[in-house]
Amino acid sequence: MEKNFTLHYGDLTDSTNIIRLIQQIQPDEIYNLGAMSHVHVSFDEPEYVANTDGIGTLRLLEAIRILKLEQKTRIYQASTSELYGKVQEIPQSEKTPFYPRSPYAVAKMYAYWITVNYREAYNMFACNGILFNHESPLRGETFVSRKITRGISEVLLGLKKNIYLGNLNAKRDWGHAKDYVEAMYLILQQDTAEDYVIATGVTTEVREFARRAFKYVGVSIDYEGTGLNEKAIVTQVENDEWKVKKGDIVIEIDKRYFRPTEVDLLIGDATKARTKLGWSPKHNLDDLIQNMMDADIKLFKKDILLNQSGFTQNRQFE
Ligand code: G4F
Repeated sequence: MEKNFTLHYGDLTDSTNIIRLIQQIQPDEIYNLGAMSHVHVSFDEPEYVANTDGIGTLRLLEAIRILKLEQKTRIYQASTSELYGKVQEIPQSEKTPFYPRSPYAVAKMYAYWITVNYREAYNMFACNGILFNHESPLRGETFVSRKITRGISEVLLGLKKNIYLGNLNAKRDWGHAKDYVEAMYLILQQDTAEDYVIATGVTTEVREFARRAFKYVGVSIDYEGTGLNEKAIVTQVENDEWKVKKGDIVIEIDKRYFRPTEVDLLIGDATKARTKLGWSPKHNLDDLIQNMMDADIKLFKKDILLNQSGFTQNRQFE
């Protein structure tokens, strides 16, 4: 069988490993998506995040330079809308000043600028994709979108009573990862190396994301109370397969999930990507929610069947 995919051991904190790998592979393109990417966790391990997400990018760029691959190897740096942090402009474009609000975003800010610097200093094809939140059924279980779709699936199937969340007021510009990966590829296929914002241009509260996810499966909810006492209560169930009923409390607040400094509102202006790359998203938020809900319900139904036949799975994450 023809082999078209090879996995190598790599570590962004190990320069010699990076240099040896790039020397061996001689890549045409590198997509640096490597990071400790959980914003809240970055407050607990800021030094590790600076090393991996910040200096890790420098290690890749330096390896390309040391190996004299500047004219062969193109590099994509996964920059992030978290750079905008306490936003200085609405919506955020390539020209909006950065104001990072977490150790993660500060590390990513170094990575952003070192990428720009290596492009300008050594004429490397090095680009930043400033991607706004992008999700899919493969999203890690601790990011809010997946936490909600997994949590709702468990509640519907009677595996747990409710979901604990943090700041419901936060607004994010959520897109489908499938669309965003296409944009990454397009960024590296251009004639000139440039930086691009990739976003849908629509922003939605965490509170509304959860409401729409419940609605998709035929469960209506209302929010009551404020602050730490806010709760989501079921007002109607249209599908008798589900193990929830009117009056059930399905979302509560836990202050553990609040961050020391928060990014309140993100909404991207992807005009440049639309004009220069011909990119625009094919999926909207409802498509994304449907895709994630369908996948998680299927996953937990499979778990239930496995458990019934004596196999056990532990899918408890927060
Ligand atoms: O899903 P989140 O953890 O994503 P966040 O912080 O926006 O970062 C993600 O997107 C960035 C792109 O802009 C990436 F750079 C980054 O690596 C990551 O992929 O949280 C989204 C919002 C936050 O405001 C958070 O405070 O949801 C709020 N939230 C409310 N309750 C929660 C929860 N977030 C998490 N993770 N868990 C909660 O229970």
